[in-house]
Amino acid sequence: MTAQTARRYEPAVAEGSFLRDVVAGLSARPKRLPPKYFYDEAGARLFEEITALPEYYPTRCELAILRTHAAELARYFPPGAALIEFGSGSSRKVRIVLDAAPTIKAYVPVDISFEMLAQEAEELRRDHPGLMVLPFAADFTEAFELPASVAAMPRTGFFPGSTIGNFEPDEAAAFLRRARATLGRGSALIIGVDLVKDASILNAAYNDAAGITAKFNFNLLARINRELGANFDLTSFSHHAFYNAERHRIEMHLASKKRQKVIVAGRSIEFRTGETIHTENSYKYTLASFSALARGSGWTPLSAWTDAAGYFSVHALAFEGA
Ligand code: AVJ
Repeated sequence: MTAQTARRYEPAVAEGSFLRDVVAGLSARPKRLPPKYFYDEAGARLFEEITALPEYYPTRCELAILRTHAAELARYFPPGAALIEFGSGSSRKVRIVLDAAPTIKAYVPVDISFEMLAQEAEELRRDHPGLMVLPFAADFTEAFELPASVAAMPRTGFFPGSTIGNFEPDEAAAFLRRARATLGRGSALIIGVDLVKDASILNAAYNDAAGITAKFNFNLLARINRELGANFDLTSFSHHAFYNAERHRIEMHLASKKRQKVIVAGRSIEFRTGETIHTENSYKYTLASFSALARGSGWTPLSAWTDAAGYFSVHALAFEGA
């Protein structure tokens, strides 16, 4: 299951890969769908709502770490540096870094949704007149070339939010290796990583009382209906999110309440009662297990910061130059 913060693609490409991935996932055993498809317009809005929920601690904790350690973080941005953000959503977090390191020369937010990037970029240009803001539409789970205009600049990557947790561990290592290749020798990477903790806190964060996470999960079926002309009856599925302590991950599923058939792009997909669609994994690390993953992907862990409760962490990694 690849992670990705996806948003609205260019139509032609999207339908192709979206349709292909949905049919492949719903025909697989067990059924699964890539979490990158959560983030269409409606999904991106629901995720912003999730970040404000009392139960969903990651965003609050990461913002607190970035604010508290902004001066130390600024050290990882040499004068004239380019800040490359993988999968940028709202700019709340990167603004803390940009304010703490005014010598940053260029900001390159990388995401599949050019529309969302462009909007945030406009506001950032207004607030940081001296900063080159270069939104770059690319699928950061794949290898990509950075814009030529930042090739000669020192580069520091920024990957907040623990989106790294959506990758399977081997894919997380592959992502870190690719990021290293993209950023190049001598670069650094600042990355947010959610930490292993009491299951009751984790379960609450993905089963909030207001039901927003459930809506976020259901939106995936609504999107398949909208964009692929399927006939999912959302009321005959239920939201399931739980902490799998053995695998150190939150799992999200949509369970079929009854035996049913759904038509997706002309194909009949059968569901048994209780059969689930696995829609997301969110892996949780310890400081040691993430440092080991980073080291195994060719990065050198230099610093790690946590919030007061030790719920979340931000790591500074270096790709040491010759
Ligand atoms: C954006 C992937 C980090 O896994 O916590 C929030 C997405 N899923 N609630 C996470 C999410 C359910 C979030 N990430």
